[in-house]
Amino acid sequence: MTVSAAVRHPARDARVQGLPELSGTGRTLVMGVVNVTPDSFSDGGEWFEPSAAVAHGLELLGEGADILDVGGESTRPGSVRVPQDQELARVLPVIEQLAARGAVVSVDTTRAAVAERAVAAGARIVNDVSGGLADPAMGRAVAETGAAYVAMHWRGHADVMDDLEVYDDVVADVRDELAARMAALHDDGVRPEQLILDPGLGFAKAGVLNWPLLAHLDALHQLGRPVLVGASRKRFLGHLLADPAGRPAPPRARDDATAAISALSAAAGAWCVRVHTVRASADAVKVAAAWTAADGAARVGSPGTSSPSAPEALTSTVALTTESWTAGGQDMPTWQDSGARNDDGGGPR
Ligand code: PMM
Repeated sequence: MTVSAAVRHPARDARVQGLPELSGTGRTLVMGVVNVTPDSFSDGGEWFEPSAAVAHGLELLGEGADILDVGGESTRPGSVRVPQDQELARVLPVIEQLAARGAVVSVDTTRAAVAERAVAAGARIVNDVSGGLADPAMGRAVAETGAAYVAMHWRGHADVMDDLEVYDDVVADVRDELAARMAALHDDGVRPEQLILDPGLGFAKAGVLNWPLLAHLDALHQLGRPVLVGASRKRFLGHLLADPAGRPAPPRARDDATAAISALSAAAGAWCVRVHTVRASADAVKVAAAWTAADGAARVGSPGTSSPSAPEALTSTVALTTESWTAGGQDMPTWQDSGARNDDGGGPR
């Protein structure tokens, strides 16, 4: 018996304009961060030279990144803005080279002029942490380029954002403010199909405010567009993982927690997770896809079960049989596996 078993998620699987090859993958995408900045909180200065940034991007692709997000301006709390010329000089050569190597590149910028030049250089996604609020020309620029556009929830630049953390209900307020951005962007000519939404974790959100947003991605899904989650190495994870003296874990010690969030976000139907280290999250989103597929095909083949619990939610990208279970072309052991295979390094199944 064969039952198709990849669970379709309407928001995750919604078509995004300009990204046909990233539609219908049946799993959450992974965006690897390429910060061409001397001062990002998480990895500032490591890949500041264009050649180092390109090499880092290629490394992230090798680890399984679907998208590379190239940014030339730090958004760390308290940071001051870089001049536009400097931002352009940082990102354009890196975008050109990565796009020429076939990467799907996004540009992390709040400036319309940078977005336009980046798209001309090969970027296919504009990732705007201000959702169009920082530059009134952004909406029209995005409409004209036709690029995909990540609209993140934002209330102010890095030098003031920690003072803008007052919410009645953080989930409802973020959803409603993003809905207002969608309407304004629509007025500027941006098509709904271009939009990806982002709760803006850590941006004008103190530590504990981030968890309800993660736990209620469904509230953002109500807006009908795919959702990107950017939790990687953020301060709220440092606080979660603080040592007994209360000292926050440093950014690099937050990568395992980041991967856990990638798995949970993927299980909740996120379109993409934005991360600094890719391999663990690339594995995590595959785990989540297999997990939700098995959940959707509840106990197929088990005694007393004649059909999957939600057949209408199933598609055909993963085949589950009573003999073998294949996902993305790779054999996976079934729970009915005889244990005869011994070429997998051994150990408990
Ligand atoms: N976070 C940062 C930068 N860009 N973009 C999106 N869409 N979402 C985010 O959460 C986000 C972002 C800050 O992290 P970094 O300085 O390590 O890149």
